[in-house]
Amino acid sequence: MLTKNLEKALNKQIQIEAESSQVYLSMASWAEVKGLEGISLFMYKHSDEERMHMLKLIKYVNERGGQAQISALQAPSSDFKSFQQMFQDLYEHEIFVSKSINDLVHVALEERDYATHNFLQWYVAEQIEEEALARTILDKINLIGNDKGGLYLFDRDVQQITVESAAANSAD
Ligand code: OFO
Repeated sequence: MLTKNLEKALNKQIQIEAESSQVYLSMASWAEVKGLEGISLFMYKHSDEERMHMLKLIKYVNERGGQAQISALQAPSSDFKSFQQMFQDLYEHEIFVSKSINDLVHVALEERDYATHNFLQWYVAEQIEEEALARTILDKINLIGNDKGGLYLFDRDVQQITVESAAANSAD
């Protein structure tokens, strides 16, 4: 059984994951309108993954005797100066999510809920990979600069940049 305090903290994370899904959905739509098809598909996929992170938390809260809250969400920004800026925003958003997961792990330990602590390790590992993925992408974008041909290739290849390949790169 979850303590009230931990249930509240988990519910806050449910909202953050739902908002993350919206953030990437907004980026997907922006890129689609700009004709950046590969980037758009990458963002749609990422949005789905965030929804999966949210669902996993909902199931967990309900399984442990709590009640998952489905709350109103903050609207994401929908106007980006450039695709470079958009990926920078993505990176910063993931850093924010990592901090929020860390805070949640802290509450689980304070409440001596080791099952939740164990459950949250998946999210801890996931955040390391997501941050590595965002950094890999930003490095590529810096290499491209303003080169149109580079952007064409980046848009074509971005879908192949997966969490696994980024984690392997950062281990080099
Ligand atoms: Fe992008 O991260 Fe969820 O957890």
